[in-house]
Amino acid sequence: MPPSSPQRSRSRRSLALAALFGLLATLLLYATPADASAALRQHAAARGRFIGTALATGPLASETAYRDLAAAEFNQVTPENALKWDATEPSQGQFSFGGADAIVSFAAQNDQQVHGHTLVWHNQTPGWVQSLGATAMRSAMQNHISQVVGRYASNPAVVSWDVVNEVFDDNGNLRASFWYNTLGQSYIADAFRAARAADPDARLCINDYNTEGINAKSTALYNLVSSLRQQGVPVDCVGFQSHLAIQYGFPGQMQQNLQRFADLGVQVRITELDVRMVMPRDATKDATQATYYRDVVNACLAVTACAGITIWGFTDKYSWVPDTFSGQGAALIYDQSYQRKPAYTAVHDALAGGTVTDTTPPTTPGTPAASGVTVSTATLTWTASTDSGGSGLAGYIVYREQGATDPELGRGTGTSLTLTGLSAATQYQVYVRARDGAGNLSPASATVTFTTATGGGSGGGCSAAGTVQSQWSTGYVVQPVTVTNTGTATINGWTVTFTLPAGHALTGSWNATLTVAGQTVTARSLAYNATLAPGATATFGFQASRPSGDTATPSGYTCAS
Ligand code: 9MR
Repeated sequence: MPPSSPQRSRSRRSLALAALFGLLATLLLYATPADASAALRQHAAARGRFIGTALATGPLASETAYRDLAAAEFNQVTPENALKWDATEPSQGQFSFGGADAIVSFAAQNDQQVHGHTLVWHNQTPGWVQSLGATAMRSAMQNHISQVVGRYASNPAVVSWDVVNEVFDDNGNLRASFWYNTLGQSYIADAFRAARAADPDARLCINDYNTEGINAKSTALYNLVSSLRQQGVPVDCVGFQSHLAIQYGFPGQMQQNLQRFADLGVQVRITELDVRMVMPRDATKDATQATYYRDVVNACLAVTACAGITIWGFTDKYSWVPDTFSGQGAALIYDQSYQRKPAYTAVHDALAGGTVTDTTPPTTPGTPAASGVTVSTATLTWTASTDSGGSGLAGYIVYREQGATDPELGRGTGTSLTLTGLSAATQYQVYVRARDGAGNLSPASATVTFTTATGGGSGGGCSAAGTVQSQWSTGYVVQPVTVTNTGTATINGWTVTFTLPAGHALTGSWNATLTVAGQTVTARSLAYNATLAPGATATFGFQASRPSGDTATPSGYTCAS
């Protein structure tokens, strides 16, 4: 199935209905110049996407206003809690599907698709599962997946599942959950295989938070998805939860992040969108919130393989946010009285194609100043650009002035950036350009020239050695890699390279920044462990996956300072 196919029709009947629905929606759009009255789902369908909401069983059973809006505005639903393990199998082998069935039948009645959330998670899983030994835990997991997915396998409304949820911790390392601690990383592949066996037609997703922009955690997720697919594990889709907050800023390079996952051949989707604020709510915060909603929808629309956007509920009357983040709330697109907020209009207009075409580049950034220059790093600081074209300032790119083609040295969202991986004793002439949300680049700033420090030679020098701390059939942990200053002068920054055997993929690292090019991994010191006096050591570690049965581990640790 092409990853760009936004939704899977489960039968000829639903295919025909979907086609008819799409046609009607399109006719409605083109027949009505002012389509402000069309619902979100009509605009989404016309763009070939879904617009979804999480549904809670309580208000679904008791409130007409909740039911009516859920039916009218959305063409996809995700049970907020009703399909989690504590709801579906509270005691071993005792399954209960009352809440889930109520949501699935509501969806079927309203021509909505259902996304199943979630099969394997470290939260909302009963204690009896957590206390099992490895063999019993693996078979309980497989049985749970088989029963829950199997129950809805022939139901055309239920089209996709979050098979595993939040397998990474906040640092981008595999989360030390009871799943991982008991079964090792293999539980992830096993869960996907069990889900595929239970419903060969369902789309199977991995879902996580704080992975919306390009960052260490999303890169760890990217590496894991890439490695699972290389091993033939049936991962069809990646869900980006998108629990955002206006006080923390919009994720950097969201569209590019979605695109890099799409380029792996998976479908991508926004799965739990909400945008919270520090209370009380006011018009300024509402306006900022609306731009976040708009920008998420536009990021998805700009990526062909992005199937749609699910908002984590729709009314501020029912949201997880105030219970979890004290003093914060108002994260959804309707207020507590079911009145539309500016965020609703933003989602509506973005889905309706109402985005302004921005062709105006940001203003030229100030001349960068260089500081903290070491053998391999330098920090640049400049004054900000502004953007008036409508799409907003998205960040900055630093280039090296080198003649015909100037290579990029780094990018970021703030007005300061530390360049890493520079060559020792080398003169660099660099400049900065600003970028807006539509991809327009500003003129280049004036350049700054600096020369990196001399490494090795005059009393410098370092060595590196890695120890395999633990390993299993499909992976291993190398901890510590010890870096020693073998010279007579203090080192300010070190770089260790080593060789990763073919077919292996990094799945996490700590205490250094690791990048991979082919089979060569480069580990660079961080600010807090860059400086080593003669004889002093620093350590870092990493984890990798490998093809089942392969016993090779990395080799050739080499240090440069
Ligand atoms: O919205 C859900 C809330 O009602 C539950 O109390 C909570 C408990 O774990 O889970 C919330 O949903 C979470 C989702 O399942 C996974 N991603 C984060 C969501 C917000 O916590």
